[in-house]
Amino acid sequence: MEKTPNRTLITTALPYANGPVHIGHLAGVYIPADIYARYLRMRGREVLMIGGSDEHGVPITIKAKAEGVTPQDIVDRYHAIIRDSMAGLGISFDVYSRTTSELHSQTASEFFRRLYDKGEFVEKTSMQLYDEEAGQFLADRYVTGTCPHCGAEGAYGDQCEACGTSLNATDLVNPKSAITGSVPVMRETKHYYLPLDKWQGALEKWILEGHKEWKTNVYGQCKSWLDMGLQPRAVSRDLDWGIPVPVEGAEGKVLYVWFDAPIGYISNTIDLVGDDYTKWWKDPETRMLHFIGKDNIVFHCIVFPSMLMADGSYNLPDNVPANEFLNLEGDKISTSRNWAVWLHEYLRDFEGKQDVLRYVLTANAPETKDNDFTWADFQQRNNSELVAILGNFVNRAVVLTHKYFDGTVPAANPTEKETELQAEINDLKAKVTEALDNFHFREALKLAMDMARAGNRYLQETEPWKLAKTDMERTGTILNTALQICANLAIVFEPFLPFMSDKLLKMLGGDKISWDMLGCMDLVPAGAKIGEPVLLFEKIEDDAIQAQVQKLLDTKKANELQAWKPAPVKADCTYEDFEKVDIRVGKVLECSKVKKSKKLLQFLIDDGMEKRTILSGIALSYEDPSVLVGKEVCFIANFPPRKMMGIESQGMILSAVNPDGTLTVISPSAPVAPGASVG
Ligand code: B3M
Ligand code: ZN
Repeated sequence: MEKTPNRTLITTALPYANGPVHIGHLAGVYIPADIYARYLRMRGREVLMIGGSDEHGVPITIKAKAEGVTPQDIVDRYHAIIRDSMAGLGISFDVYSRTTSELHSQTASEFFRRLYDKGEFVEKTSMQLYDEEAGQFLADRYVTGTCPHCGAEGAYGDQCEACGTSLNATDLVNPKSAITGSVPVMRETKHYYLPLDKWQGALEKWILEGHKEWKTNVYGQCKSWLDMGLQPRAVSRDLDWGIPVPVEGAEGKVLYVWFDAPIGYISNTIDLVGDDYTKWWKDPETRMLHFIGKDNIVFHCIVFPSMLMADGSYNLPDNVPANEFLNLEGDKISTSRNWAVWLHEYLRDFEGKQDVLRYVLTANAPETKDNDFTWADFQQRNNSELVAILGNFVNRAVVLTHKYFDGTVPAANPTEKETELQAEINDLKAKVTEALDNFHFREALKLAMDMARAGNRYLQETEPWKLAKTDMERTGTILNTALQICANLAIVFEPFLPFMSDKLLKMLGGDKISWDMLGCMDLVPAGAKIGEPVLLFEKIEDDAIQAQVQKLLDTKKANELQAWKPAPVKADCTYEDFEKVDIRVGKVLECSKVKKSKKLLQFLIDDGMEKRTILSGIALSYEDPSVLVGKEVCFIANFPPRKMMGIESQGMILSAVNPDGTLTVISPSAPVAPGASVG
């Protein structure tokens, strides 16, 4: 079915400029959108792919406060990192702008004002938490307190991270302002609400009846929101970071970030094409697609469309192919916990390997369910798919042409074998096209890879390296055919692996390519000279992978340390209780591992009177026990002797327990005479 109208506006979720972009963003939004945009361009369609940074919202102000810089500093930093790293990965935005631009501010203001003038908002007052010391209302994230559900301390006003419950700041027990630490008070404030309930009927008709073809995860989420019944949503906030609400009496209020961000799609289009933007946003012949992750579905399918309907002059999206989430090595990706593979770091650590990441993230895309990225899978897909199948096939075709025909494309005299192969390629072309038209990018990539597999099989079956000894004409036909397949691979992979495709085209001496050319067997003309063989992919060795895995292990450790809290203080102990324990300082004369025991170290201690043997279960913390020899340590001198592993232990060495469970022996801070009492 033809599903590719002539003009398509592709929007991609605007990433928050409070951190760099990671593989979750890429797999969920930017790579699929880029594949689709490149595919449409190859089909000669009119396409705009719109991107930009989302630079408002509370998390940015919190990050700025934590670092002692301005929110503008934060977004300037991350906007540049995001923009450059996306360009580095070949994400082919037609525009990548930002929501702190003057143009955006003006566009969003005007949008709000239009709706306001039409009476599309309702104004409501409500009670909200206010920090009297700071003189400002507190966004939910700015209030912490005890979770009313699980009792955890430090729950945020919008969510308890301990039990995952969504909260209202006013639900918290013992709320505290994150700005000043003071106890907030309730104060009345007025906000502008978009009455989503007004659009309930229209949305039901448009989505539930009109867009049954949407992905089931998207349709299902919309249906459950609609079934619950829509409520008015506040689109203003009491905050000093954002676009001021352009209405008298709204001083100190800004547009809610989710009101201005989607308007960013419009302002970024204007940024690129000026007044021509109406062709992209208002011409009913133009199709609009929103590429987003699943956490953004309600905003793109319910809230933004309600805003567009309230205005009345804009198109609604035709489809919202939202993806599920990508996890990393089994854990949820998290910017705050630094549990991610950051794009700018990947590009630095794996220079020239953009297509490998594009390939792995597409092959593993969370299209229908959450998926997992692992470094082992990354290495395996590179080595046994990109190198062994795609790279190997192209290399054989090009090297053999140089070997037997001096780099000149031989003439072809096709037989039934070649006709069959061409039919197979054409069949794959139809299937890849259909998969792409339906946003099934994983499937499309697999089918493209099947073309390379078909090429490999063809060479394996025809064995031109053997034929070259007896039949140069037939050898020529085979290599000509193999080179045509290479050209087909350059075309079919362009949306997925654009860097590889460029290299391959250059090698073949090719020029412009279009999707129509796919399936043709005369793309590289006989008699033409091809370039020297260049390796398209190279093996990724274990040490490169190990380094990445180690980086994640280090992050895990750092997170554990950060989450660590000292044990609660034990029940009361009197001085009399304490006096019973005879703690002393001793000097370590000898220290060694106890044979056949993993945990025990055997100490020989000078206790000022004689030498005593003490066993201590700290061997796992001291790989080389000799480092303890000569040290002064604290020990309990009046424990009754106890036998372990056949050795009598006369006391106990005191150690501190570290957050990771390792132990460190306690030593005096200056030299002390052996036998000195501790008290
Ligand atoms: N910045 C949320 C996100 O990055 C938000 C998307 C805005 S799209 C208009 O997930
Ligand atoms: Zn909780």
